[in-house]
Amino acid sequence: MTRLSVLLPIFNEERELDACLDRVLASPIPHEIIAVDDCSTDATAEILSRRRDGRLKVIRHEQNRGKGGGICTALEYVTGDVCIIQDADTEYDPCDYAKLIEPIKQGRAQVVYGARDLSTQPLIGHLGNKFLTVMTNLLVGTHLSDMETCYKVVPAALMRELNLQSRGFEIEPEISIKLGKRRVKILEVSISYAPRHAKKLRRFRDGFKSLAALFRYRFGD
Ligand SMILES: Nc1nc2c(ncn2[C@@H]2O[C@H](COP(=O)(O)OP(=O)(O)O)[C@@H](O)[C@H]2O)c(=O)[nH]1
Ligand SMILES: [Mg+2]
Repeated sequence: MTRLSVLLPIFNEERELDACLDRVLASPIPHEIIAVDDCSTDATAEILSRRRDGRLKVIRHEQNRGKGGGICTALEYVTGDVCIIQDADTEYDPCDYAKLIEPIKQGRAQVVYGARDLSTQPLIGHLGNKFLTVMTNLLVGTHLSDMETCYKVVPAALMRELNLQSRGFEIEPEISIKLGKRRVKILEVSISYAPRHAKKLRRFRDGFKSLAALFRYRFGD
């Protein structure tokens, strides 16, 4: 049986964290959640401390280390077979977990990405995501339509082998380039996506960092 480990990087998510946790915990797929509170300054820690569920593990960073740093910490505590990254808001829908892990269970793919319909995003974000996805495909020969999705379902052992280094949002390009370089078969399935407006990602700064990361991990190690 496949057991899912949900990696939940969190920074100042008091508005949507409860709703996100409710939705993940309601998933019928057997899972654990590894929540990493990245030194939040709002009520995030309190919201997490109120939760009593054996499937939820909470870790707190004493200093902010970025989304990538949160994912790397979460990975140290994983006990499941397969990991998925879950943003701590309600943009992505845990109801999609079943169709994301099915191809791995059936041996049809090593890794599955949840592809969003990006046309619902503001134009600049849409174009930025498309550009970074096309660059990834050119650099490592993948055929992705949404490289930046957080719904990346990766066997835990493989995720650890990637030896992830990124601190911030460049974690997504790093994972994608490293999988592409290894010729891992990535299958995409379409997922639902409800973009929100208050994002921590800063489009231009983080976009350039992501572009630099694509080249760094393609030509470095
Ligand atoms: N650990 C950690 N997570 C962060 C940080 N900034 C954002 N995140 C998390 O990364 C995820 C994505 O952030 P979000 O603002 O939704 O960006 P989006 O990818 O544009 O939707 C959310 O779960 C955030 O809480 C950070 O500094 N540290
Ligand atoms: Mg988000």
